[in-house]
Amino acid sequence: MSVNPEATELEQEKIIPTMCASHCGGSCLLKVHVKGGVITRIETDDGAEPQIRGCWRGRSYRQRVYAPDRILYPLKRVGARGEGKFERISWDEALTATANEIKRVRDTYGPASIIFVPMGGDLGIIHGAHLFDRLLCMAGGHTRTWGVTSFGQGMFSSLATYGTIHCSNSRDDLLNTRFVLMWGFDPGKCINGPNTAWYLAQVRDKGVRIVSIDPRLGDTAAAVSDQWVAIRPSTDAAMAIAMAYVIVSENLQDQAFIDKYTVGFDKYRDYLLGKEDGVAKTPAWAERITGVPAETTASLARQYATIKPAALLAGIGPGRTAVGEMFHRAVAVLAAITGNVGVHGGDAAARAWESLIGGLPYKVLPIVTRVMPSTSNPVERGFPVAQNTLPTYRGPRVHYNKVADAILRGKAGGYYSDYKMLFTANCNYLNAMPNSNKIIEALKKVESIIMVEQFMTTSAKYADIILPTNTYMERNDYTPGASTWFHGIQNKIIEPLGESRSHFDIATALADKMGITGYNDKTEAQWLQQILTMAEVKDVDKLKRDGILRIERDEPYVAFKDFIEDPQKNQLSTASGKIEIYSQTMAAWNNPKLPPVPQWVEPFETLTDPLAKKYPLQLITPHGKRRALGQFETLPWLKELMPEMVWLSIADAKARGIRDGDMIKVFNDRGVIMLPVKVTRRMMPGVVQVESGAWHNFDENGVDRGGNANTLLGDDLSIGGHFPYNTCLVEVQKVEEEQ
Ligand SMILES: Nc1nc2c(c(=O)[nH]1)N[C@H]1C(S)=C(S)[C@@H](COP(=O)(O)OP(=O)(O)OC[C@H]3O[C@@H](n4cnc5c(=O)[nH]c(N)nc54)[C@H](O)[C@@H]3O)O[C@H]1N2
Ligand SMILES: Nc1nc2c(c(=O)[nH]1)N[C@H]1C(S)=C(S)[C@@H](COP(=O)(O)OP(=O)(O)OC[C@H]3O[C@@H](n4cnc5c(=O)[nH]c(N)nc54)[C@H](O)[C@@H]3O)O[C@H]1N2
Ligand code: SF4
Ligand SMILES: [Mo]
Repeated sequence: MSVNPEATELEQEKIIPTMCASHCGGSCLLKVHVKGGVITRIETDDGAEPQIRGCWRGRSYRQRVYAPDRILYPLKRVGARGEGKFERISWDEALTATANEIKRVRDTYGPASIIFVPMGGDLGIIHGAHLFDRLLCMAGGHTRTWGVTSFGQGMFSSLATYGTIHCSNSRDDLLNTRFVLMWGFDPGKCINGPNTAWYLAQVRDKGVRIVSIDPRLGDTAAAVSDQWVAIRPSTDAAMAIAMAYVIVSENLQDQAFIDKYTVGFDKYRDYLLGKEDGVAKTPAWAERITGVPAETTASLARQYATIKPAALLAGIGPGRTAVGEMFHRAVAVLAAITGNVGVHGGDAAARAWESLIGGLPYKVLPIVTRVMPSTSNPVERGFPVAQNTLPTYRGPRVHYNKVADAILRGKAGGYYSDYKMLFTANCNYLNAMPNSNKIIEALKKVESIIMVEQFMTTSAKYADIILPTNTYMERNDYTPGASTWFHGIQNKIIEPLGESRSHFDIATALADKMGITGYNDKTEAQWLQQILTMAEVKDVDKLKRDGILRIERDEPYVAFKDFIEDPQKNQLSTASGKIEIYSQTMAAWNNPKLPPVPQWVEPFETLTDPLAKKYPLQLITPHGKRRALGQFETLPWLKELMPEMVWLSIADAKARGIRDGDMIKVFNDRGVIMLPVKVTRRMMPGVVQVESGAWHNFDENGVDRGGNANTLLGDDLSIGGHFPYNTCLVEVQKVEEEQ
């Protein structure tokens, strides 16, 4: 038999490294096996420690690439919105229709009537939603959204307290700590930078005490913590304030640190001791709010103040609540009054996720100045520059949470414009934003919907035109590591499936179709090279060959170390140049809901709300374990591992005659979901967990059998203008068998 040498070559299996960075807080090395242009299996890092190991999602990516519900061709809707009926069209038709529709809406109603909703998708630098923002700016402008879904409250507090959003030590510095407080922190599930959980496991092995404060016993806490302190959701600020009370009233604070590096301690002490309102913020005062026994709060305060250095890792889950800004302020101040800021083994207790990125002293410049940055937006000209993290913004932007409201109410409802076109990129909008039933109403009302998507998501079913993007396995990009430092590269593994294209190709083609000049003057390869040069990558060949290039350094990074060493020379960017226990900026707002020292502010939809009579349970919606947001939802391997379930405490189940495995309804005035229940001692009584990200599946009675938490959540904002995804009241009820 004659052998065709080319065919043999084709049949040989190659292993190509690439970096998964699925908007999950990770950036992990995958070694992808390819044979004949097809991915056959995926392995991960098995080299020297610290390994950058991928999780079950990354290692299942083959099923994602070849998923039957991937969108491989441009689609045009033929059924009703939401019905999911589409017909395949050519790229030329799709681009022409999109370009014409943008022009029509712009010329008929003005550019502000086009509302653009971008989100993450992957954390690559070249291919992303930002490309479409630039395009729409150059096409005459559009309405942008504002607000930060993940950690707006944390950013708010970091800016107020430290004058920067980059406040975390690198994770390897945890090895220097002597006490860890994980406050709403579950990095075994939500990654928080690769290796965070691995460092915590080493800390545990050294015998260091680890305490978790959380309404649920999460996986990381179950694996590493010595103590679980169950706390009512949305009440953490009260506990942190009471800890400060104990520290101050027992004189355990680090007064020398306070005198040298902070401002406003006296004002905070007055608040704690009740000088103005007559209420001492004692642990007993806090217990009534938090449900945490007073002695537990007092004991933790003493431990945190006296075991040094101590790392308070402030998760962003407690921040994503109605008064989350005050939680983040109160814990950051705890770190400051105990002198745990700027020292090895301590932590500034600012938001613990992504606080690292961009803050490390190595060149991750490209992550800030992304490829093809947005140009100025004609719709925003003449308005002050938007500050996403502050509640003072008054421009034409619409808050992410209010997009549906804005579409439904427009100018008559006080918005800047009427909104006629919704354009989304890298966002499963209906899935991710709260108040699903209201969003569906808006999706039915708006004149046109364009979506840049990979999958037939619940949102995509409402689109008029879908522009199909490929996955990172089908293109080249760059991604940096954060908690473990490295340059990472996304090597193209296979050719794009079907007619799917990269964001870069779609945006460039759409710009051409719209006759926009100067949109893009480089190829993907040229952009990549430019990024690598900006990032000061020394050995590009090695990076491409290995997938990652580690960045060597002498010691762990400690945020604010330079400030501690010389506070005159290295002043902070706060108004006073110091750590602001009393925030001058906040004082100037004169807003009772945003007091200048951390204070307990009454949230909406908690147990003190009259609504609690009807809906007595607090809902939390942590991020899903087998998903990254709504991504990976339909992969059979992952679905098999973890069926969707509501978590309920034993006491609450008993009181309602519910048993483990029963089908239950979770409901309030906004909607109803139906899922099987897991009755567990890992849940605090009075609290229900529905993981976020499950795809909706409404039945004929309007019951969401997919179990999307956003069917239940409202679209009100937190006190600082952010997302209160963990503030909500519900009731649960057993569903009697239907058959
Ligand atoms: N597997 C997976 N990883 C992810 C994601 C994902 O969807 N899946 N999403 C990524 C993204 S975009 C983000 S923003 C991050 C989110 O990361 P996190 O916000 O850290 O993750 P969550 O699990 O939502 O919340 C963390 C913890 O906060 C607790 N919590 C909730 N409410 C409260 C409260 O009121 N008080 C206290 N003390 N604790 C509370 C939860 O029970 C949970 O244990 O994760 C990223 N990583
Ligand atoms: N109830 C509740 N809801 C929440 C939260 C919560 O805690 N509770 N958390 C919120 C948070 S923090 C966030 S960040 C949002 C996220 O909300 P979303 O941005 O909606 O999250 P994803 O599911 O990642 O959506 C990304 C979408 O982009 C598509 N996509 C298009 N192109 C690409 C690509 O190139 N790569 C990738 N990976 N995807 C692409 C994916 O198919 C996917 O449908 O959800 C928020 N929603
Ligand atoms: S999904 Fe996230 S944690 Fe998992 S391999 Fe990808 S980047 Fe890493
Ligand atoms: Mo997020």
